[in-house]
Amino acid sequence: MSTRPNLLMVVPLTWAGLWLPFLSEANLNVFVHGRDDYKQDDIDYVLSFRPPPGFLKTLPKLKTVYSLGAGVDGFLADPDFPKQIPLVRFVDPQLSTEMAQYVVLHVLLQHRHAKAFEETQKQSKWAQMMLPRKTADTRIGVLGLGEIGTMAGERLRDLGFPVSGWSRSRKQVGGIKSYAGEDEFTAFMGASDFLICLLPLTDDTRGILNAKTFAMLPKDSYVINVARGGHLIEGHLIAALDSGHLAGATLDVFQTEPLPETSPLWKHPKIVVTPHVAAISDPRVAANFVIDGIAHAERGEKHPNTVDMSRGY
Ligand code: NDP
Ligand code: OXD
Repeated sequence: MSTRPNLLMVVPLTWAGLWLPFLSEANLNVFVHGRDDYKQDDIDYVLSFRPPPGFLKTLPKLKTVYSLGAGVDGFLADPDFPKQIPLVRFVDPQLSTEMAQYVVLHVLLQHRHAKAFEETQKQSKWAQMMLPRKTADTRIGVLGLGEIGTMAGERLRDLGFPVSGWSRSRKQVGGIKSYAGEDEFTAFMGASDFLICLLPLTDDTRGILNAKTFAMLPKDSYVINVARGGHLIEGHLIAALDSGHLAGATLDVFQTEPLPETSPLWKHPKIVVTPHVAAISDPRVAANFVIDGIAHAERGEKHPNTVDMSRGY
């Protein structure tokens, strides 16, 4: 038996095909669940995103689990997830940059009336009256000032928007006002003309975008959910848009993915839908991240991106 560590990929086979070329260069035995024969007793490490519930606990020698993505709710939703095993999440400046790009794009599309100008162009109409609200008067609120929320906030700040962020702990980020904890949530929401959700999905944040919290936002606010579908009560969003309280929303993530064809979100005139593509983990970067992570683990070191099981992120 080889002494090289054994890594099992528990992912759709099409994803495995993208990753394998980069993993094959490493000093690892790599197996793909559903494609290769392997012994459960031999598996040291797992790479996955949303493993089948109950599966990870069947691997008795598992040392560390690596997440293909930044969010780890797909692991922790499994009531049988072996919580004594370290779970390491993917953190990558390139991923954060792309997430920030997506957020900036959708803020600007709304702020600069892109949809309305598309319509007036169709009518050959010179609609010079639709000026944007002053940037300095357009307040951005970022729910979750972590790796990605901070970068998105900084990019919007650099464009001249007043930016605030809400997190559990107080932050010091130049030019960004920090609100912390439940006590400051209402004040944060009341100062958000754009609300951008970049929270992890945990028991504390599930359903945080709902009728009650939408009512805290100023009238005509715009909501961007780029975190997880479980943050949003979709029916409450539709009601807040139809009542005229909210101006619109951009959604990249959904309660059910792929979003069913019958979902009213697809055709709602005030909603922009994208298919969970705000940023995609780059297989080369992520494979190197896992290879490095395994080297850390083999040296007995704790990885800096290890999930805190008591917080759920
Ligand atoms: P981080 O863990 O770096 O940041 C999370 C932030 O949320 C932290 O600031 C944290 O506060 C705050 N937070 C967590 N729980 C609470 C709470 N109960 N109350 C207040 N604040 C809270 O995560 P990332 O920035 O790396 O990622 C965020 C999410 O983005 C991921 O979990 C994932 O769901 C989503 N994502 C979506 C992608 C897409 O393509 N749509 C791609 C990548 C990520 P504190 O700092 O005080 O701990
Ligand atoms: C992630 C994602 O969490 O792609 O990285 O959603």
